[in-house]
Amino acid sequence: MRIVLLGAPGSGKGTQAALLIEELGLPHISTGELLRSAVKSGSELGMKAKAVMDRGELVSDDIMLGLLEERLSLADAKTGFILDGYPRNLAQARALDELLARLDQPVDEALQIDIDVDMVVTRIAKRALEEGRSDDTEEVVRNRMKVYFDQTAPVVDFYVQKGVLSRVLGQGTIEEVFQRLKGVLQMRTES
Ligand code: B4P
Repeated sequence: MRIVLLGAPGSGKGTQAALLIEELGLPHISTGELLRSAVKSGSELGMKAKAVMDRGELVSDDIMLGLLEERLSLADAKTGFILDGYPRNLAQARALDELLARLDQPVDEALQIDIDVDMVVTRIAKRALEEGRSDDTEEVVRNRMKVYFDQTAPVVDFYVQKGVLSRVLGQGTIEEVFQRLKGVLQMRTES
């Protein structure tokens, strides 16, 4: 099964992906994590990406597609995956669609986690204290939210038109959100 997880920064995409991979036995492909590993490795790509991420903006579509293609070519992604953090704009959604059509592996389910902006700010402020991510400062989070509403929110309609989008409420405990997501996936596999 090929699943795309959509939602604002702090909506719980990474958190829920970690639970879903255990439940479904699929690999978790997080473009945020791919970028953070590139930054840690000190590569040229990583250094370029860090500057962009620290401003809360989106890394260029070319870099992202290259990273994603490389990751999807690994053997574990052949039977399915949970993609978290990609696509983040319409150009990325179209590029993913073309890439997966070439591989004859279309997206089966796009899961949108809906959340209130105030809740996001509280969650990310908490993570900033716990993990110290350089893009979790209040000013950068505000910019990430703006980028989300300007560029990422239209991706939802792209998947509505493909007939694969489901929306889930991201409020409540991590377990409550997880049960909602599982319910949606169950309905999809039964239909
Ligand atoms: P990401 O790593 O995708 O960052 P994110 O949007 O904050 O999501 P994340 O998955 O980490 O957090 P989650 O909501 O699970 O991207 C970081 C940056 O990388 C982007 O800003 C961009 O610059 C770049 N990037 C990534 N992909 C890109 C792409 N495709 N194109 C271009 N650039 C790209 O969790 C947040 C917090 O909430 C956690 O601390 C968690 O514990 C907590 N939480 C989750 N669910 C909760 C719940 N139900 N209750 C209470 N707390 C909860």
